[in-house]
This record gives sequence, C-alpha cells and structure tokens, in this order.
Amino acid sequence: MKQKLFDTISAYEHIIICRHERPDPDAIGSQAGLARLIERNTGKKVQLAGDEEPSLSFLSDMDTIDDTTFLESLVIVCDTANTGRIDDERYKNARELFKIDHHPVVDDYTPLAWVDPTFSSTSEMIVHWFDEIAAPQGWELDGECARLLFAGIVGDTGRFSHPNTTARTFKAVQLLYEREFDVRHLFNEMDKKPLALLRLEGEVLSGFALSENGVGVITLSQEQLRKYQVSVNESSAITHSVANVEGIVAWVTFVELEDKSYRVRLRSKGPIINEMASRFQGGGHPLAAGATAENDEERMQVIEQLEEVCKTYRT
Ligand SMILES: [Mn+2]
Repeated sequence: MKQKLFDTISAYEHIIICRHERPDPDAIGSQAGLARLIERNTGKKVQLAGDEEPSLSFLSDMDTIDDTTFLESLVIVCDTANTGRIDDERYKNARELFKIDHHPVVDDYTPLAWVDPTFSSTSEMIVHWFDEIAAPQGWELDGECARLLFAGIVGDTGRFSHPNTTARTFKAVQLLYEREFDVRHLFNEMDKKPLALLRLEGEVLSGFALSENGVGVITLSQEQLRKYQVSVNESSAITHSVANVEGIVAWVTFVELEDKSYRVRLRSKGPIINEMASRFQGGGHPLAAGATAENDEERMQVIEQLEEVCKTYRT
C-alpha cells in the first residue's frame, strides 16, 4: 500500500489533501507536510482542504478550492478514521480517494487505505513513507516539511511521553531533526496559552475532585466559556491539565455546546475507553477518545460507564 501511495500520487496532476475537522497538530502537520513533500518533489499543485484553525495557523493556512477541482483530483485524507469527521464533504466527489491513518479503522471508506495503528501519528507515517519509498526515488524533505511533521509527532505523542512513542518514532524524529527548522519557536507556538484560558483553568481546577475509582470529571458550561471568552476548541487544553494528578485513573471533560449537547473528551491512564466512546457517537484511541452527549442524561451515563470501566480495571 505504501508503494501504491507513491504510484497513485504519480498518476495525478491535481491533488487535494483533507484531514479531520477540529484539527490538531497531527492533522494539519501530516496534511501540510505531505502537501509540501509532494509539491517540492514533483512540482504538482497540492491544495489543502478544510476550515482554517486560527490556533494552528502557525503551522499552515488552508486553500480555497473550486468544486470542479475535486472532480479531477486525487483526494488524500490524513488522520481521519470516519467519514463524518472528514473536513470538506466534497471529498465524496474525488476521482480517487486515498486514506492515510493511524487510528483503528472505524469506516472502511476507500479501498486505497494505508492504515497502521502501530504508528504514533499520521505525521510519523509520512516520515516513514518518505524514508522507505520516496527517498530512494530521489525525493527530498526540506526544513519546512520537517517542521510540520515534527509538530504532528510532538502533538500526538504528548512530546514523546505517551505509550504510542516507539523507537521508530525517534528514528523519524532523527530524520526530521537533521533538517533545519526553528524548534524553539515551534514549541513556543504550540505551548502558547491565552490568559483567559489560564483563568478559566484556575476556576475549574479549584473545584476538581476524584471519585473512589479514580475518575475525574470536568464540566465546562456555555456560561463559563462566555465569561472567560474561551472557545470550545481552546478549552481542550484543560483536558491535559489534570493528567498528572496523583491517583487519577481516567477522566472526562464535558464542554457544553450552544445546543445544550456536550462535546466529550475521554482520557485514561490504563483502562480502554474508546469502546465506551463508540456508544456515544464517538471513538478514537484506546486511551484517548472523543464522543458526544446529547443532554444531561447522557452526560450522566458517560460518567457512570467511565466509573464502571475504571472499577473493573482496578479489580
Ligand atoms: Mn493523529
């Protein structure tokens, strides 16, 4: 499939790369990193689909793409397990669709799929693919491409601290580090936190508690988001801020949306939580998943099921 990816790219003049909605550094890093890699080595036009994400604009901006361009294009979808999350629905109009992803398969949306959950990130997959397939064909990877892919790996591995980090991850990072880019500036951008978010965090953390089973629950209301002027996307940082509390086994963040439903972020130190996420219109990795709770009743169900999962895990 890795060679097939190379051959398919070679067969098209127009290429569009998509990734999941509400992108993280791996989504944009792999999307823009692959685009740059192809453009630099083939001279082909590669466009980036999806909404702009202001908090990640230091990585890359997106392109405005005509409807007709999709019809004649190869569309590559990076880092997205299910069709519902592909940013820019027009991927459906593609001449051909290629999927590159490290999430466990949710939707089998194209026969042209290179999916391998043993990789830390889609960005690491791109580096591996470059090294094994493209570099022997004479392709080169420049500093800007290295910066994008490095950001993706850093993002998905929690700066090399998550269990998805392997020797192969460091091999990829070594290859990237040999290129020239400003690592310090990149980390500064990735770590940047609005003051308002820090204040909201303060309010949330001062009331934070753990249950008997080691479960932590954070609920952010629309009122709080408005009060502190923090966007739903920005609020994701709060999910990380309790990760290292002594005794924590798993935790969940609920962010109330305008329609009173909740965006659910589940994290775990051991118990598998993506199975329960799939019961709430979600999914993800075994230890990090997302879901939706339609109302307060479903919110309570998520908490109950997480308690149950942690209780079982501990006994
Ligand atoms: Mn990823």
